[in-house]
Amino acid sequence: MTNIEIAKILSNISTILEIKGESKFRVIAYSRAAEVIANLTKDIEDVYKEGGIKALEEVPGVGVSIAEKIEELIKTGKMKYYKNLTKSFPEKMLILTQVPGIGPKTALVLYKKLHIDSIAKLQKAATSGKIHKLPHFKEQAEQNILRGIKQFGIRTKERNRMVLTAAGPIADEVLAYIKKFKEVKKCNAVGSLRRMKETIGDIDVVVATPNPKKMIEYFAKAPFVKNILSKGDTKISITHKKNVRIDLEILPEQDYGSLLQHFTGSKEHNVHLRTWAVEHKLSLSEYGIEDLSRKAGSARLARQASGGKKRHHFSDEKKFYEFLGMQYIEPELREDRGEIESALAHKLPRIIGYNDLQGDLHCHTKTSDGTNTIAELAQKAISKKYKYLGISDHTVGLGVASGLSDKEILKHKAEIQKANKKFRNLKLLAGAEINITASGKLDLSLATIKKLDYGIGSVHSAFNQDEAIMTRRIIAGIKSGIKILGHPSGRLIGQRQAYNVDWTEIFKACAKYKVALEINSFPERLDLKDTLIKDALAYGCKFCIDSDAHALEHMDLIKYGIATARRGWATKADVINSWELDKLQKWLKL
Ligand code: DGT
Ligand code: CA
Ligand code: CA
Ligand code: ZN
Repeated sequence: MTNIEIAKILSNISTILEIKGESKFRVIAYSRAAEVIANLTKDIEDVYKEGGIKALEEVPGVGVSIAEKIEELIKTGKMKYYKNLTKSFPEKMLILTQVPGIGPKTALVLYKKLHIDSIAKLQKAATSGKIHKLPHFKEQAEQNILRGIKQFGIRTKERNRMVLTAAGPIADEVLAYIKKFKEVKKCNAVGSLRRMKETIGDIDVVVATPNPKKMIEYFAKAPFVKNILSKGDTKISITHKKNVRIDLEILPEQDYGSLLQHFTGSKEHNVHLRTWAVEHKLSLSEYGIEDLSRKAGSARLARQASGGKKRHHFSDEKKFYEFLGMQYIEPELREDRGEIESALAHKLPRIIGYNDLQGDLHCHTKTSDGTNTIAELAQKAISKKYKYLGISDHTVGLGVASGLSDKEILKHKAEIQKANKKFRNLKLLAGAEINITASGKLDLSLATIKKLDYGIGSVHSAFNQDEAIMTRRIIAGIKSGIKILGHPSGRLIGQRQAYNVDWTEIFKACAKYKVALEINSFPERLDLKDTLIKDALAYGCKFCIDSDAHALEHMDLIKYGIATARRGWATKADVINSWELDKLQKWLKL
């Protein structure tokens, strides 16, 4: 069973327990375990095979009782507990709870009274106006449900795409297999994965080998192939066992540069580039660049052409862009958002690099809802060659996590300072992740915030406020002494829309009050997102790329945050945690 399938069952259990009105702790325990397993980079089956039930229990969020149930699922493909639950709450009806605005209780009524167990039936019932007549339903129930169904549709479309952490390991597995083929000169993942787009539709791979036929046969026999979609002399498309499409294209090494360029995309970037090229009498393809003026031109040009080669070959992608008189364009920038014009004018920014961060300012310890100690996080930071690490546990207002009061935060600060003495090459900073409450107040006093190195302000509740109220609320937070605005839009890819806010106002306030916008690296968040980062830069905003780690391994997700910053055109100067400690500390005091 795949991680996604197991996570789905755990998440269904959580929903059923909620419908049944069982304890909030159990409901949360199952949904947390589901979330962790869905995002695990390793197959949970492998975790079990290697370390048995003990290893399952070590997965964050998985306790003894859930571990036993996962074991049963892996061993038998079934789970008695789940089977019993679905007797009175069939799996089919649970889909209703995924429609925005329909909670577990509503779903149960719709199922019991109107036998609705699918989106189609829900749509029909809402259109026929049957729903508001049910007890406790409002007059506008149908309108709300139809709106919810529309949003559900958009989300489902998003869901059919993978987040980066789902696509990455599959691509790694495929590349590792390809590299075992002796005659492979080069291979790369291309397409949206190379561009580090936030979601990935399918995985594209290119290979340079003198022997494409043998490569195709070899690839068709790979253990991960579920079925073959199409097969040619130089390309093959398959479905991976994890139900992901993989497109493979092969060319000789001399054309590897143009091959990379062609299949990295985006389509929009390539279309723009090709249009520009045609205007300059050039034709671009995966086979290189053709000089059209020579082909159709005068007799003299034709003679020249027959003497020289009409088509230019590129084994190196950089040379491809150079030939066009452009700067090299990093894959993350290839979305047709002005990069072609900038590259032609030699004005592309030098975007931040994957090794440019000096520290991480957002991570949680056991003292709130993290799984590690200060010292463990510090060791991990040292292994990542960071110069500083900011510890930022939750404040008290957050219902679920065990947040800290003013007094507890100050006690925690003392612990951080104590730990700091143990590390010579790492500076620990004391922060806090403070809730911006529904009214825009912070749930930590200004006096306490001033005693810390910095505060992160985040929205963790009342997500559905109107645009004007939400904007006012966040700006109130920005003005109250925080230095970082945590996951500024609140979106969860495929699960929750961003809040309604006036970004212009937020960006202006952040620039004015010297509050950095966080770029949260969790693959479901990537918040602030790439396009908004580029917009914010125009207002002079600064950013902080954070892991928001709740466990050590989360600190390695930082590369996705960096990728997002790169896609947003951010440079080192724009990212406060790429600065030297001195400079950062001065800025935090502003
Ligand atoms: P995805 O898969 O939806 O996440 O996005 P991409 O960008 O990976 O798109 P995909 O897989 O359709 O194509 C990979 C790249 O190949 C694309 O960015 C541009 C390039 N490409 C080359 N020829 C074509 C073509 O005929 N159609 C499309 N759509 N793309 C092409
Ligand atoms: Ca693709
Ligand atoms: Ca593709
Ligand atoms: Zn956090």
